[in-house]
Amino acid sequence: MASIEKIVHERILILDGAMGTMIQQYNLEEKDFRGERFSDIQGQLKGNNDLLCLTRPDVIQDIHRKYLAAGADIIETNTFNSTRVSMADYHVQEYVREINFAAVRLAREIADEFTSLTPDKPRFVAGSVGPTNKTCSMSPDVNNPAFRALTYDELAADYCEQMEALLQGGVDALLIETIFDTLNAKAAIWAAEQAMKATGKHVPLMLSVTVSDTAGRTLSGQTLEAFLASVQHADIFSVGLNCSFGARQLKPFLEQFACRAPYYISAYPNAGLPNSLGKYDQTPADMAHEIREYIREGLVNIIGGCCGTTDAYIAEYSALVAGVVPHVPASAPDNLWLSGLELLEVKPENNFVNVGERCNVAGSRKFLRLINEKKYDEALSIARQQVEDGAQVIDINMDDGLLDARAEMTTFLNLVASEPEIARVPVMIDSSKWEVIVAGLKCLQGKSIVNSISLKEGEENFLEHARTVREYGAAAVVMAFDEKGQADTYERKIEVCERAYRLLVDKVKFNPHDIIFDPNILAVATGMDEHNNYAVDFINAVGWIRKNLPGAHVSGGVSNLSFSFRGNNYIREAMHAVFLYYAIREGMDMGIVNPATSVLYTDIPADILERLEDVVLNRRPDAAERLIETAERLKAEADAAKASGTGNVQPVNSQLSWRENSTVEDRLKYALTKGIIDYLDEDLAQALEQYPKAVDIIEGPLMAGMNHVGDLFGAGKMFLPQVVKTARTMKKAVAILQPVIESERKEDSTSAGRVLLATVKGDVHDIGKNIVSVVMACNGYEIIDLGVMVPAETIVQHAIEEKVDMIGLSGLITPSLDEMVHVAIELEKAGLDIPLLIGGATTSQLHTALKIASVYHAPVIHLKDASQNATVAARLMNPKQKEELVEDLSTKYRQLREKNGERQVSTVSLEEAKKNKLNLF
Ligand code: THG
Repeated sequence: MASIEKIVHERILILDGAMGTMIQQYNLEEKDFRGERFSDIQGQLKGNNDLLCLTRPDVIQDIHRKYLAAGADIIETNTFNSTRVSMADYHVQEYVREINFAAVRLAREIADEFTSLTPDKPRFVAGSVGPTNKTCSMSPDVNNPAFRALTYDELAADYCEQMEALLQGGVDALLIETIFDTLNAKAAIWAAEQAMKATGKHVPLMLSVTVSDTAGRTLSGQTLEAFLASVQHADIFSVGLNCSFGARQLKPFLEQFACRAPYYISAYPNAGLPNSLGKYDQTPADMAHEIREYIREGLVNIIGGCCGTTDAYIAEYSALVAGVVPHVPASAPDNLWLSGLELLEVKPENNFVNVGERCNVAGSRKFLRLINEKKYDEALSIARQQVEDGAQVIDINMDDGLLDARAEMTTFLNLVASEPEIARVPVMIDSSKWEVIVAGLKCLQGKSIVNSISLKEGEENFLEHARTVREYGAAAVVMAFDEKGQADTYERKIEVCERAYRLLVDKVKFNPHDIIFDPNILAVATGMDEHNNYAVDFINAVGWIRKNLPGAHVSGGVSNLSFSFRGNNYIREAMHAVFLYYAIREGMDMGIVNPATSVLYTDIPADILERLEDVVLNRRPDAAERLIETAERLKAEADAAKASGTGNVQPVNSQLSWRENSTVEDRLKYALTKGIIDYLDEDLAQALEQYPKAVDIIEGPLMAGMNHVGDLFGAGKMFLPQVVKTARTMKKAVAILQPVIESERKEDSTSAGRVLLATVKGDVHDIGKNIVSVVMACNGYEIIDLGVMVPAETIVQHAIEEKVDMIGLSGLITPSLDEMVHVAIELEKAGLDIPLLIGGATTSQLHTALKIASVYHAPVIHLKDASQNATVAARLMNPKQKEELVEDLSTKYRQLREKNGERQVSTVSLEEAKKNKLNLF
């Protein structure tokens, strides 16, 4: 039988549509999901679609059959959530292996049945591997950005278990899909490779990303180009996009993949955009019309459907793909690709990449002190400053005898991941301890650089390290060390580099572009004659490497060169400028430097330049002495100038210009938008003098800042990690004001009312709810906060016991809409009469009117953002105003119901949908 790999050259392959949408049509009940077999499992099983592989295999096979009958070449196993970590939500994690195994059998049987009917159109089974319910790159705890709910190792182990079962079951491909966090995806890729090795079954690996914002980034903030760099190490069959938006909105992002990715391209969009009720209502013909463009423009090799699609949609595709020439993959990049949240392509014409050296406990006393004292915020500022100063990569080193380097590396990298301005750039993990490097690799979603590997401990150790670097998908600095020690002459440098290159390229199949040689920059002008030629030897070695070891790059720790001139920064920086001038000419294309350096080669006065060049180029035996003389003269002059007060005043830091000539409101707004916490104390103190009450600051300038962030996000001008950072800043601001608010409240201590708040079951998001909680507390309400993932029964029970005056429900994701309806039904059943407030992303006035208010007789009010809560609550607490509010609402809701009557609610605009979906507050 022809393989997927062969057929993909010949025609566009059709993938099936959504499993969830199809399952919904069967109106299954809890008992269907549970069967006899799981009667003892606690909690609800309804919604655990994958479990149907065991309890309703007939339904799953029926769906597979429908998709194959509709023309699908590839069907996906019903295993999107079949990992231990996801199944644990339903207490059925022990059945993971069995579910995956059964899922393959169900799909395999029907696929083979169809193949035997039409052997010229063989049908394939792709093992579906979802992103799981947790993210490795982001913290679910706003107060602790270094926290991770799941580690790389745990996730990789879970994926191994799933993929081994899928492979043993007999899938034809593995499809890692709905990728929203590249670190999760890298763990899955790693696991796929391990599982293929363990089972001896090699199948094509397909990747499919979902973009989360209009700027086309993943949820964890990476651009699609950055993603491609992150997964470049893997043996990939196809990449593509699924879910996210409808076909039209997905197209520009698909184009990015199609023109850059050296793989086949897949796409399986949703059936348009969700409407305000979270439903998809594009017709099969509408969707086909948009998909036709993909096909006509040669963008795709594999086409299918995601949320909202059924066999009716897939049935449209056969006619579209008939006789069409499939997409031809782009050629593999001929440059070094690195990434953080963004791609860094090291191209010959870019000349030179600055790697910031300052986040190094061995290279900066200040950084060491900050890490020792666990002042991570300030330590992060050092990283941020370097990026602002132009560092394109940051080197991070925690090697210090008194530190737990591995733990510090993990903490710091996790913190960096939540700072979008820093995480934008790739990281160079710098350690002489291998375990620290491996720990670092497990924290980074981007394509990083390992600093370093070498032949110091022999070939075997070198090869093993190199293989690990490759497996994790990083580039590597290769130091010119071997069993004999550090290469310090030209001959030794090229000998060691050549040997390392051959081993890496021939034995490990390392991509030559991922090799970054460091032929050792050693200190010159030390007073020892044997050191005098160090710079010359380095520069000559650079030229040799670039000519003889194709693809490889050259870097080095530039500040090492000038250790003898410690204390005289001008001479040091000038010496670096001279050195780089010559080394870059020979092809050095990267260097670990202090990015704040301001001395330019062309600005060095001729007399000093001559002496510096004498040293760097080893032009005369007394070069060092003469430079020391010059250095001492400069130092004396500088000291004298300082003493007489004519020395240069420190230039004003341009980064702080936002603080000049601005109102306190502007500064707070700026700080919130940019996520800067450093000046909150100062600015809030000033605001407290200007505003009568602390709570007015929250409702005024702080809320204004948050709304501004919401607007920027809606417009695609900010991406999620940045937004999360602003939320963190908001929390911090509120925490600063809290004591003042408490003391103000004591003066007027009667409670304005009792409010129960909860994020509904199935949802863990609480940034918005927490802000509401603070705003309401500030307004004198007593808050009973039940936290996140709160089941309806708990809400009802507490509402009764605590005698609350109103209930606020929050949710960020689409399934929360249904859960809110469920809560309203339970409140009604319990005979309660407590007003219900609805808020959070995906919620809308329309959904509230049509679906929630209609099942609960008490007032149900949708709130657009946290700033509205206090006003609405006040109206609810006043009997007369409440009556008016109820009347307003019922008119408005009636109009909405009439307008949207029986027919489906029309699709909202892209802007609206994104704003709804992603309005975090
Ligand atoms: N090659 C590779 N990696 C490296 C080096 C290298 N990593 C570490 C180091 N060498 C490069 N980094 C630095 C960082 C700082 C300094 C030198 C090299 C430095 N620091 C000041 C000093 O020691 O005088 C400290 C001043 C302060 O405390 O602020 O010079 O070669 N692959």
